[in-house]
Amino acid sequence: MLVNRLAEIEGTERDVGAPTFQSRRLLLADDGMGFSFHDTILHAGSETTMWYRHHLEAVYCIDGEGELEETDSGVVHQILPGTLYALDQNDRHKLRALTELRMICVFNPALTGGEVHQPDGSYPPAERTPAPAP
Ligand code: 9YT
Repeated sequence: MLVNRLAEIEGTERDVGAPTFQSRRLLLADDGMGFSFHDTILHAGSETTMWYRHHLEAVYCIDGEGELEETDSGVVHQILPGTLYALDQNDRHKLRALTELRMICVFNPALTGGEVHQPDGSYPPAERTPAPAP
């Protein structure tokens, strides 16, 4: 059994900062679950453009208010606590944080460590990302 605590990963290599968000990665590929599990804070007023071409992601809002725009159609969805979205078609999207947003994110395949967004808004495929040092 694994028991991981947010307080114990803050400030470690599992706590990954980006210009618009802070991704705290409670489960990674090395944990062997087949998915990664993140507690992610998106900064108030930010917009993040994403296109997870190499991953499926589900995202569940537990705090804050935002807008999710489907890039291809322009359709906008309100994001509030209790809202889940799943990028089952590797959908291009933009997430606007109207307030600070706290999101629980699950990636399949699992992220392996310190991935940061590539210029196209994706994370690299798992086999191209070195695992973090033990
Ligand atoms: C909600 C969202 O997708 N934010 C981008 C960061 C990503 N989910 C991560 O690495 O935690």
